[in-house]
Amino acid sequence: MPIKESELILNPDGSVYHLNLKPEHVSNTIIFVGDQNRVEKVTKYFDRIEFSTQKREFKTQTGYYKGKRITVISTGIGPDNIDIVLNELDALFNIDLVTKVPKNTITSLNIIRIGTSGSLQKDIPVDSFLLSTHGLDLNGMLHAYQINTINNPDIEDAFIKQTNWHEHKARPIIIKNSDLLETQFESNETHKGLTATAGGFYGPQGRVLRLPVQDASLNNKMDTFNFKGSRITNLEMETSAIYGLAKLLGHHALSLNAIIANRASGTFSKNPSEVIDKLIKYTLNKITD
Ligand code: R1P
Repeated sequence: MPIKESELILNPDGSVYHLNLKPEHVSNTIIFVGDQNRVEKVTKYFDRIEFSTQKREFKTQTGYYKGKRITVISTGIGPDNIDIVLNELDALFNIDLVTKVPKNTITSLNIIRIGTSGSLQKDIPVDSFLLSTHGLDLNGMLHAYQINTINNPDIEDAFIKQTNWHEHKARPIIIKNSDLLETQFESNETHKGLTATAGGFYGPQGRVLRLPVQDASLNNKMDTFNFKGSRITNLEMETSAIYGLAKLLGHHALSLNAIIANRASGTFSKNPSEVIDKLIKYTLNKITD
């Protein structure tokens, strides 16, 4: 059965609705960044760029780095945007956009996020790299899907107990990264740990400006969570959504974080662009190693 035009929306030129992309524009190795201005901070290292487009916060460039074809896409901020980016990218590869029928053979993508993030642990300082072993979903977007094949109820139950998680908030979901990509991208330069993904920047991450939060001690309870040696190392806004949707759709995903803030010590990087640039070069070299 073809997918209806109201469900998989295409622009008049045949490109997917939000990303403005056609299948030939995208490599199966894809770097996600949050900020659209970060796309060119990656592609300035490319040998050449063959394609560029932008719609809203979704800027895409495809080109070659040391002969390897790579696409860089900005996702903007938050899990809701990840829902759009993952579904539309997957459609480019795994749905025939003319007949609107899903293909029988799935093309699996390699997706690497180069993000920024705040550390929750004193010993993971600003200006370091953090590889997310898992995404800890605190915002609930993934509950729109059937997640029972990808979640980890034993760790989730331990987290719910430790934090006395409020029953009115979405049940936390914990999703593992791609083992394959973890092996490719880890080194003695990367800290590792569980990355908590919030659906907002202020209250959902425990920042109090003028509004009191539902649980003022949540970050402290997260800092001390330990499940068989695994700690929650950092907070940001995309990783769990990427890990969840990539796994459900059959893709490999890894989130690499430039730590620009340390919430435990209250410090912020003196030069965030420098650590982001270092992580960009690190990632590009690991892709082509
Ligand atoms: C918040 O300032 C944004 O920065 C972090 C968060 O996940 C959120 O998207 O990542 P990026 O710098 O990759 O966007």
